[in-house]
Amino acid sequence: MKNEAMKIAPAAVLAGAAALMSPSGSSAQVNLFSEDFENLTPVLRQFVDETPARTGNRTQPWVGQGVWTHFMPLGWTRDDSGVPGQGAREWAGWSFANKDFWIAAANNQNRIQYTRGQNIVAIADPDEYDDYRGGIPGNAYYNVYMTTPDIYIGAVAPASLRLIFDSSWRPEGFDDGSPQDNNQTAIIRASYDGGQTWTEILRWDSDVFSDFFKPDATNENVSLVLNPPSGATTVRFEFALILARNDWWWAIDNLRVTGNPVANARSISGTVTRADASGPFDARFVLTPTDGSGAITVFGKVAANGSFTVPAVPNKNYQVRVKAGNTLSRVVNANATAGNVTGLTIAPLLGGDANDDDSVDLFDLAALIETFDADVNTDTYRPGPDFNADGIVDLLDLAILIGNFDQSGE
Ligand SMILES: [Ca+2]
Ligand SMILES: [Ca+2]
Ligand SMILES: [Ca+2]
Ligand SMILES: [Ca+2]
Repeated sequence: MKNEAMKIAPAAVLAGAAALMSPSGSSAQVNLFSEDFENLTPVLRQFVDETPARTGNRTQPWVGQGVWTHFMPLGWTRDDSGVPGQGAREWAGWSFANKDFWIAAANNQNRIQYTRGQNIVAIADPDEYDDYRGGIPGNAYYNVYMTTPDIYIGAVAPASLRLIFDSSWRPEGFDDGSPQDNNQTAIIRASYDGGQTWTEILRWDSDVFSDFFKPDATNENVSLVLNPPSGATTVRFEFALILARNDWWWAIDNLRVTGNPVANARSISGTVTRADASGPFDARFVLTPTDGSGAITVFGKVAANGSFTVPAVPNKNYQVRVKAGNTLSRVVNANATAGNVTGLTIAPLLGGDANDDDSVDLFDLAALIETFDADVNTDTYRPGPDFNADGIVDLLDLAILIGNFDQSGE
């Protein structure tokens, strides 16, 4: 929180989100990828620096509750090495937090306008970070990044591809440090086919004289047209908030990549559960065509009732390998040559694979011992060895590991 008088003056509205063009393609739009951050619920931890004493009791209702985490959805990465100083740990880098807790901790300041964000949202908030223990020192910048996994786009019409998300952005610049050169900037970059090259697809900054200036947009649905290179089969996105000091925030939720499947594209759906844990979870589906062509990896969500859908892949016959982050894999056949595959039933995924290498062995035991007795509120906690996803690594998890010891995925 900081003095409202420091806010930037309103300015002319510039084009922020790219205009939505009429989608092309042969069939209805599907979600190739989605992320609402809700599967992080079991790993949310209690506040550490945003205590009621510090926040004027505004965070009192969250005493004892899980409200934030720096753990990521399956396949995501985050980089907080550009977070300087010793500000509030909750906001050191992209954080995944209960939206209402965030609003209260930061004393609102228009964060409450973000009604499109629901429950857990992704937050980069240099303002609230800076407001603790001296926060961002001197002329340092707050630079934070997070990256999605590679998203399969090989069976949709390229011109139909969109990145869509619900955004909350508040700019501020040129008021901190000496010289006052902070220019809080949001950037999204796309990288195709796992390459080292990145294409910028969104830039918002806090400089009222810049072509990229983005005024307050605290509750916006953003839809960006992608322009993949010809033949691209995967895309990943990086979300960066950089060059900030005591500035405002950028938050996102309900991220989707959408596209229109090409003729002959297929969907594959069914049910899969975990043997040792309940609730929805993130899973990786690796589809290996029986014709010897390259495998396809799809990061998907499995609902609490076990249902999943791989939305758009070529019409081939596949071996489908399904795996959660800390389970062994299962393999089933899915022949999608003639049509969509539905009702695929996959036996429960066995726990015990703490390090996600598809076998249960001494490495997993070592990982479990390293964090034994830790719960989500302990810095040493890791979700990997928490096989039953109950927020603590203990004898129940050890029993699961022993029960599946020396086994490998299918
Ligand atoms: Ca959410
Ligand atoms: Ca500032
Ligand atoms: Ca393992
Ligand atoms: Ca556990």
